[in-house]
Amino acid sequence: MTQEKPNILYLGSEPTPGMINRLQHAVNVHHIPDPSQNTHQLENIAASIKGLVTSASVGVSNDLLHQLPKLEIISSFGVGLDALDLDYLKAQGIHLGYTPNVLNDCVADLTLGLILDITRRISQSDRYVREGKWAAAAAPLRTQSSKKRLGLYGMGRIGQEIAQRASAFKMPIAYHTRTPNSSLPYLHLDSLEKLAGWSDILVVIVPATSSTRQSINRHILKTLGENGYLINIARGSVINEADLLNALEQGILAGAGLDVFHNEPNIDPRFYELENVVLSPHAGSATHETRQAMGDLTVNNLLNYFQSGSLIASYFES
Ligand code: A2R
Repeated sequence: MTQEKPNILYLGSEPTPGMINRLQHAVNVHHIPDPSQNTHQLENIAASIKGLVTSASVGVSNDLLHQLPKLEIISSFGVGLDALDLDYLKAQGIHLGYTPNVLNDCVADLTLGLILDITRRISQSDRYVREGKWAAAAAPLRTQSSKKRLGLYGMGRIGQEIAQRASAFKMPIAYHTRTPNSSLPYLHLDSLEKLAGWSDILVVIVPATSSTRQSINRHILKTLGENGYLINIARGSVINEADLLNALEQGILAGAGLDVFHNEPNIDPRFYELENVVLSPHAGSATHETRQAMGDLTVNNLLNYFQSGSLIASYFES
């Protein structure tokens, strides 16, 4: 007797090519990029859906979850889970797969890139050369990157990779987390405010949760100070963006390197006017190699679950 293939709902676009193809061998994939725009197609299959594939940016709305009574597993492409109602999933016993670790190196690489860029103004200097200004006047002096005090708000999988790279740049390192990690050789500070006061460069690498939401505000930015730099490689919602824009415009802060924003990709146009920011289009994990690894893990989490009942990278069971 052949077993029927489980029905899977696939949301959003395919972040890496071939994911749907690989899934199709073992499950029936119903690709509905945005179910809110396609209620009729969803109605026909909702009651039979056992698995769902989504991404950190697409997430799953509670409205949709309530329409899927047989859902057993969500496999999400990415490490941030802020577009999912984790309490609801846990209460319902729905398994959750995600893609930790495989993106650590690329996110950490880009973080160092943003640090080097905003302190040495690499992007701005590129514009200076292209605009033909060099022959008229030498470019202004910039700020040294190495040996700056690097504060990490978050010291998890990615934070530790950033710290290792920063050590090679001779940066003293401190961090703030709720629980100190005694296995690490870095200074732990028990408040974000103390970390901001200690740091020349403050890197945000915490998850977006109710406890981190808007935690980087005017007070923290003032504490970081007029010679301080902010790097956000985590999520836009961790920062009070109005406070950040004001701080950058008023010189309360020296500069910022930003990979994430409120309202991506339609970011606040006030950013475009500022020379003391480097803007990156949420590209922390956006390399061929890492996106392939994330796609593979997303597919394998789901397939493993239906083949053996366990996930490779499970959020609730880790
Ligand atoms: O607080 P702890 O001991 O749980 O440390 C975690 C820290 N963290 C916080 N630190 C201070 N205040 C909080 N309210 C708070 N909440 C969490 O963030 C831990 O050191 C770090 C998170 O580490 P991981 O779970 O290993 O995450 P990973 O892979 O480093 O990624 C961080 C975030 C993702 O959630 C995406 O939004 C983004 O980076 O790509």
